[in-house]
Amino acid sequence: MSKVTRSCTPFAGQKPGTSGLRKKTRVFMEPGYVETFVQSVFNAIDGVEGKTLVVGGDGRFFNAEAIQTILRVAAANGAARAIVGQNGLLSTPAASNLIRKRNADGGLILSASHNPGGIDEDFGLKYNISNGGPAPEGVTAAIFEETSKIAEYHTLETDDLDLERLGEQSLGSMTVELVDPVKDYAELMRQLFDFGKIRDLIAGGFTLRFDAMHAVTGPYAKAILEDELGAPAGSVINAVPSVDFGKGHPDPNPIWAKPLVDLVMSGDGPDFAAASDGDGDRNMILGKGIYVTPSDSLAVLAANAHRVPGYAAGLAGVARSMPTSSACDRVAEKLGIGCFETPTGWKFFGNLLDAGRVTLCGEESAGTGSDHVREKDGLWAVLLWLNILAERAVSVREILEDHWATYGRNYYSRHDYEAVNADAAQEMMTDLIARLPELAGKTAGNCQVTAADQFSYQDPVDGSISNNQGIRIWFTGGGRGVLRLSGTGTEGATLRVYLERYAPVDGDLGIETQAALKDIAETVAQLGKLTHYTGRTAPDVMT
Ligand code: VG1
Ligand code: CO
Repeated sequence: MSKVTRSCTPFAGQKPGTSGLRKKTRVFMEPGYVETFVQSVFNAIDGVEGKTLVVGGDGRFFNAEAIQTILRVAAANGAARAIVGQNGLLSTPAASNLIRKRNADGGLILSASHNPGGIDEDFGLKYNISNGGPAPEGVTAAIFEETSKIAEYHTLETDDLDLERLGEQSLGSMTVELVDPVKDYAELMRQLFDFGKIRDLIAGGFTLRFDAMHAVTGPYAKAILEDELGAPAGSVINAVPSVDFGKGHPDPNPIWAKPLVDLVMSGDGPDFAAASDGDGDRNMILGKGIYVTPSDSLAVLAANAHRVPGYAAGLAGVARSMPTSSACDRVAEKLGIGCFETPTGWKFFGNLLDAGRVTLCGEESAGTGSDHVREKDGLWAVLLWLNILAERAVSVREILEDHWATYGRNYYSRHDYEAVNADAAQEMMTDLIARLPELAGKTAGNCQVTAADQFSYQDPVDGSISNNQGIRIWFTGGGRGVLRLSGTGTEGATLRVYLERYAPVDGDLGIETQAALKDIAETVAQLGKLTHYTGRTAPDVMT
């Protein structure tokens, strides 16, 4: 085995987005691409000499090969130890937990999350810092800077490691420790939740279905929900991780997890159903005959978390991404706790969690989490729901209707225009931004604009400022439209349009969501000239 230093030239566009670097798999497979990016990460963090790293991914196509490459580069850069999930598997929250529990200096997580996998689909790589959370903007900017000037990387010339064999192996002077991906995570869940109560609930005939979508949470959900909590075999479906996620999108929403939604809407569906995404950090929650929007889920969890052992002391505060509905704000107000509005992406919650300012966080994109790790956590959200259901002994529908009757209802939907021409999407944003100052008072469609701006965020902990985080337009009556371009796509641009309308407790709480938001949707489309710029008269995906 010999250590080698290879000269290289920068690859264009190795720029981390909302959640790490995401590209087509074939781009990641180009010779030297992974090495160059990983070396750039190490250069940006003052090297990894003597450090401990956690490495794992969601098992998609190229996961195992990329891990072998990462381990060689880490070893050649003098890292002391790499803690790796067996067979290269670690869900994102499990990786975050391992970084924290083992006092690692950071981690590399291989995933393109909810994007499809396969040689012609997507791949991703993300660096997490020692708190277990995604690198903040200062670090990702430094990584990008390094990628633009990289001239050489270090690696080893060695055979591949056996990623199946649990325990320690040597790679040059680095120790590689293969760990059971589920064990530490399950232990953490046991500390937070009343497993006995959930077991009793299930033993009493409460039925559930968890769709792992052929992605990484299968083994976690089987071990916890079936083996430990007693859900009958088969309660976890699509439970074996596959490199192409059974050719589907591992995106837990009513479009991509339609069979599960159809099941709960049918007469003989289970009492509770849920799904998670490629890397296990997202969740979708359903009850018999009802879909819980992620924004409502966050609000319900905030209002009920104190019923569960891990949160019995109450919440320090809550945080949500800006496009997420303000349903949780109403809960925070009633509880008298802090409420923060951050830009999209989990990296913006890290400082608030570290500083103890918030306990619960969430995003409209099906992400919910707490201070137990520094990532969103799909299975954790499912267990929190189950524990609350066990405590309250009511149905999901009853919890939701009770919530709306107490706080009012925030009708909410996201409309995505996918694979739009990137230049046209940018022009659309630029055009609308230029017109923002003149929008207030204007009427378009059936709505009148009360205010419009671009969202900027100043981190209350470290004072850092993030500008251009999305366009916000408010309407008479409290409705809101938000427009921003996705930072996780790999093809053209994805325009996200977020729509929200509030109905107070004495208002109409039972309208169909898209009908409730129709006027606002039409108005936002007009104001943004969406048909003109995207060439589409309707969104591709509505969630
Ligand atoms: C999307 C979501 C965002 C989420 C991010 C990563 O980003 O909107 O809320 O944090 O994906 O989630 P964007 O920039 O495409 O809107 V995941 O599950 O990909 O790690
Ligand atoms: Co994800």
